[in-house]
Amino acid sequence: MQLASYKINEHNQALLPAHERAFNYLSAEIPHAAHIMQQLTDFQVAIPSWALGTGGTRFGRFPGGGEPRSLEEKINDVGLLHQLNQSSGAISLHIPWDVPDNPAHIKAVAAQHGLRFDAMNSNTFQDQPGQALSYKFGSLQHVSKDVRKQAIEHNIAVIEQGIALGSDVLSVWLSDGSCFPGQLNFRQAFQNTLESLQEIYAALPDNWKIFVEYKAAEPNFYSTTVGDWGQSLLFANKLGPKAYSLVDLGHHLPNANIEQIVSLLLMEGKLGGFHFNDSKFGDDDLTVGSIKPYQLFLIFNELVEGMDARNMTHHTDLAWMIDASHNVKDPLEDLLQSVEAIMISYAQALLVDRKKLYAAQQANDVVTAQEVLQQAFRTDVRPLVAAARLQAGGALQPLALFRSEKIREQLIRERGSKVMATGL
Ligand SMILES: [Mn+2]
Repeated sequence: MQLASYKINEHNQALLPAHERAFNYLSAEIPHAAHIMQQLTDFQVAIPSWALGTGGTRFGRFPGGGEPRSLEEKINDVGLLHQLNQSSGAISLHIPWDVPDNPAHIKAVAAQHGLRFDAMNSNTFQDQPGQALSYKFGSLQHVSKDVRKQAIEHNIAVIEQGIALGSDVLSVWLSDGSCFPGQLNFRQAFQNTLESLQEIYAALPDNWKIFVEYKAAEPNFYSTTVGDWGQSLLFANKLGPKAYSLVDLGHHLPNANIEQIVSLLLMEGKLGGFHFNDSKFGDDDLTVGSIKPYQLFLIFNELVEGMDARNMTHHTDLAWMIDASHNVKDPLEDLLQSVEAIMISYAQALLVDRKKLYAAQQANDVVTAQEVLQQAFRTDVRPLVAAARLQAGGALQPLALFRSEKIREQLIRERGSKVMATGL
């Protein structure tokens, strides 16, 4: 479904006087408000195809109804989000959960919503029906050359599907590792993985990138073959200039300084992509900014500073994606909250007085350095984010409009209450 555009206009008109009061108050304090609004408008966050249904844990899944039954319906859902917030202009597909059987048709459906295809995600962490060999003991790291070959061929097939859709990134997350001491020879597992990735790398078109995502633990609990940013960077450096590390916020050990990792990967020119979520304990896949909003701001602060230091274009030079799972919320509402949290943190990072911060750092003025960062973090930038959305044709309050238009109820009527989207 699509929302009639007059509905967005009516919603905006009703909220306009209050919005303008708040925006005028805030923008009077920000000398470069118009420039920040343009940066916010340009910034698009990809929605993964697996986040549109209700997620579960290994203990259960409780679908809320109206979930997309097909790839077309998933694209429609992302189109709806984009219509509301004008910041979700891309979709990231997971193969084989969302194989585009007819790529020309799928491309056309996406184009109707103004969406492009972000990174393609391969999957060698599950066995699929009819699959010849099992990934129980890993895929690209596997002791058997035949298993490795099967996993390599899957990744190359994903690249080919991505080419047909106009994507230009293969994102690889491996669950490879071990559950018990002695199970793996670490060096052999690394070398097998490297050789497998080299074969995949050789199949990348010239304009493509490959992202190597790392994760500290789960599903393997003793070792993970791409377990942290050091291992990911080793692979990316050994593979070559088209290979990059990918940072997923939930894939670190507790209290890891993710903003420092981001800063150094950017310095090395090896940060390729970013997966947003939030967590309390591990890879919880919670709504972005719901647990640690200050950390999210600090990460954005380093992203902005590090990208500017290398003259990178914020919205195109890194791949931005949400990677979350929604077990108790409406997935679309959760995604609206996540995108809003990302835009708020990005706007706050753009507000940081960099000259003042640099001067404080050079003078070892720790107090002023903290004040500079917290001045930006404690600024309520929501009217600025809303103004950018309004200017782009979105809704002043996407979540409120989603609810008042009873969009989920409409989707349940259209698709039924007992449907379960593909994904985890
Ligand atoms: Mn991820």
